Order: sequence, then C-alpha cells, then structure tokens
Amino acid sequence: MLIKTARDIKNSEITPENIFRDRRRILAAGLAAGLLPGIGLDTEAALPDGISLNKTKPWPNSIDEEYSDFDDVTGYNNYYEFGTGKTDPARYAHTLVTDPWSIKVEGEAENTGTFTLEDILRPHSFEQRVYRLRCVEAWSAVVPWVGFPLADLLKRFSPTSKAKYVQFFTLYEPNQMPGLRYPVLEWPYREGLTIAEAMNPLSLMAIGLYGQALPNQNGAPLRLVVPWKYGFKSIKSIVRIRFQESQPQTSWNMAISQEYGFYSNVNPRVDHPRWSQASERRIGGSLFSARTPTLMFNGYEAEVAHLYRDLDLAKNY
Ligand SMILES: Nc1nc2c(c(=O)[nH]1)N[C@H]1C(S)=C(S)[C@@H](COP(=O)(O)O)O[C@H]1N2
Ligand SMILES: [Mo]
Repeated sequence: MLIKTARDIKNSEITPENIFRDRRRILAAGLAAGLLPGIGLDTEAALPDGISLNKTKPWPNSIDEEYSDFDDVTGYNNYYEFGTGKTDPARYAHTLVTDPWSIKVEGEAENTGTFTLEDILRPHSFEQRVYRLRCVEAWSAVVPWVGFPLADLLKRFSPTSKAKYVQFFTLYEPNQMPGLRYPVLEWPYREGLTIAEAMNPLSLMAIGLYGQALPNQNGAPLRLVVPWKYGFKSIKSIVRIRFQESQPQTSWNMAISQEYGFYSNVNPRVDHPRWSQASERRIGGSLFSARTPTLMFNGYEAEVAHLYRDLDLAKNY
C-alpha cells in the first residue's frame, strides 16, 4: 500500500482548499496515532535506522486549534544558516547532511561525552504535541510536533548541582550552510535556558512534524520547541549541549541585546522596541488577514508563570 505524504499530494488533485487541508490533517493524525502503517514512507530519512514514528502517541494537552498548513510550516521559515529570507531554508537546506549525526554533551554533568543520534533517541517514546509557536516577528503557527520531553533527555546526563543553565548549539558547517558566510549572527547559532525552564514538561525535543521526520528547514534531525518563548529560542539541528553555572550566551542577545534578552518569553505587555507584541498573525494568511491577540506566555501561563514569580518581566525580557 502506498501512502502519500503531505508533500506528495498536489493541490491540483483536489479542488477545494479546505478538503486538501482536512486530508492532510487526517493523514497526520492517523500516522501519529499509529492507525496507518508507515511502511513505504521515505519521510523518516532524517532519523537513524531503527527509530520510527509509527508508535507516536497523541499528547493529551495539545491545543485544540486547526493546524497551520504543512506547506506554510515547511516553506516559510527562519533558519539563518541557509539565508535570511523566509523561503531560503526550504530552497537551500537540502544540502544539510543529517546522517551521521552526533551530539556532544559537556560541562556540569556526570555523564558527558559524544553520543550518536541513535543513542540519544533510542530510549524515548514519541508524542505528537500540538503547540502554538510564535515568532518574535509576530507570526505564529499551530504545528503537530513529534518529540519527547527535553527533561527526559537531560536527566540521562545527570547534571550536577552547579548546572543552573543549559546551552545548545546548532551545527556549524560552512560547506553545507551558505548563510554562515554572512556575519548576521554569532555562529554557531546558540541558545540557552535556565535548568528549570529546560526541565519544564512543556520543553520539547522535536524530531518530527505532521507525523513525519523533520524536514531540514525545520531543524532536522532534532531541534527544541519551547512554546512559551519567542520562536528564536527553539534552536534547530542541535549538535552540542552544555550544562553550566552562569547564564549562557545566545546568538540573538549577542547580536542585539537591547531587543533580545535571555528570557524572551512571549509577552503581549512588553513590546519589541520596534513593534508591538500585543497581537499576531497566523502563518499562511495574507498580510491583511485578521490578527489575533497574543496571549501571555503564548497561552501556556498556567504551566510556566511560576518560573518567573520573582522576576520583573519588563527588565528580564
Ligand atoms: N539554528 C537556528 N535555529 C533557529 C533559527 C535560526 O536561524 N537558526 N531561527 C529561529 C526562529 S527566529 C524561529 S521563529 C524558529 C522557526 O522555526 P520553524 O522554521 O520550524 O517555524 O526557529 C528558530 N531556530
Ligand atoms: Mo523568530
């Protein structure tokens, strides 16, 4: 039996756009619930042999909103290593080599070293979590991510009591990533979280979306999704994880510290110096389509507000 992936279904095969959308939704949901056999799909190419998304379980706390279109989520991206244009990553990220892939773990942890992607993924079972992700540029997307809690991974390295923060680095390979030629950010791209943020059950290590492995432009083979923070915290194509006592450097803070702080929590009450953060536009609509109000912590206030009880969020943006 041949199952078409979202990517294979051509618009021309179906007339009304909403049916097209619905079919993709059903396909992705079916794959994630294990209702459809994954045999014949080549969409797990970014994952090591033996790692399969067939047993992905739906996560019960997913938001109940219509998914953004697969084509928008995989065609309109920020991944500056492949260029600063929104369509550059989809156009150029095919040169990213995700196999073999390994991750170096260092710093304040007992179990450091270099691990293959298979070592990293093998013990985990995968969930489909529908999260809203909001870019600092005021567009947002509703995406069925596939992944596992970041905390479950970090605990395997036994961080020491000095591990107050964790820093992440993206691959740096100028031969594969044409955007590295331009000094728009500090390379390699780096991000950081407090250990409490990293251990929060919402922090997701993602390996897929819409029931299939991550496309390169979305950060294959594994990337963070931190849904209560602006999108740039959700670092792609991770190759290094470092536990440390002091607050780590982050590429956006190093580039423009007046605009991008360490925390970067979604906060409609604290504007970006150059634009309002009070509302957002769902990806895929026209520039003139209705904006929806941005929610505190991107709608995840109940889960994460306690992390910031003693912080002035206007100063700690
Ligand atoms: N390595 C790396 N990770 C990155 C970025 C980047 O340029 N390089 N862009 C970030 C930004 S600004 C956003 S909004 C999200 C976008 O994720 P998406 O393209 O999967 O929607 O990725 C984040 N992760
Ligand atoms: Mo972003």
